[in-house]
Amino acid sequence: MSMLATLNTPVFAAEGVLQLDSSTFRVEVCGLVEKPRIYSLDELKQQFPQSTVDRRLTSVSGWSVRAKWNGILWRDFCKGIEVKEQARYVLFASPADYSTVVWLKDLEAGEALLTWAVDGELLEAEYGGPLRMIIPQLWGYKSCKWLSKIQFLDTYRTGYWELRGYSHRALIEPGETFDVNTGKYRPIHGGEVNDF
Ligand SMILES: Nc1nc2c(c(=O)[nH]1)N[C@H]1C(S)=C(S)[C@@H](COP(=O)(O)O)O[C@H]1N2
Ligand SMILES: [Mo]
Repeated sequence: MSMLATLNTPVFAAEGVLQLDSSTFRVEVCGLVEKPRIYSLDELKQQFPQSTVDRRLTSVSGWSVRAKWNGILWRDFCKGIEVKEQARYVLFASPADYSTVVWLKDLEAGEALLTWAVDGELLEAEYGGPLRMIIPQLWGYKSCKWLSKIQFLDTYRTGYWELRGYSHRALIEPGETFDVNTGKYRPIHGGEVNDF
């Protein structure tokens, strides 16, 4: 069981929890890249270097969890697929009705990653397994679960929560958050939450 489940981390699933079989799972990389391709999970693990990132996922709804995410750093991923110069935004989508678009410069600035496990334990379906994004310095709705499509764009598109009034850029704002790890409320100062 992953520590996310052990800690009872909230599960958000606008399209309902998707049960995807990791052996038939595929993620499509398309749009403004030199090497568009469809990857299985094994192909991803073989073709890109693997890293672990100890960072927080912070929801605009008022909670934050720290975990050691295992996966592929965004910058290592981009080296492999050769992003074209015109790309400015990246669309992340699940196979159901969920998508979100992120500024490429924001992805490049932080420790974002494609992730399939925390602390060596595979992500449960509830937490976005077999594959999801984690973008620590943006509100959690940018960290797309059941990640099935990564499309590089030159123009912005409005995603699921953005269409419903949430900030397009999703930079974390000052306020208070419930720290899932310690069960305590903590002030946050805006930007990535990394002082606890
Ligand atoms: N496909 C998909 N990804 C998603 C969501 C969703 O509903 N569907 N919810 C987002 C929101 S609002 C947050 S805060 C995080 C929560 O991740 P968790 O459910 O693993 O805690 O996932 C994000 N990614
Ligand atoms: Mo969220």
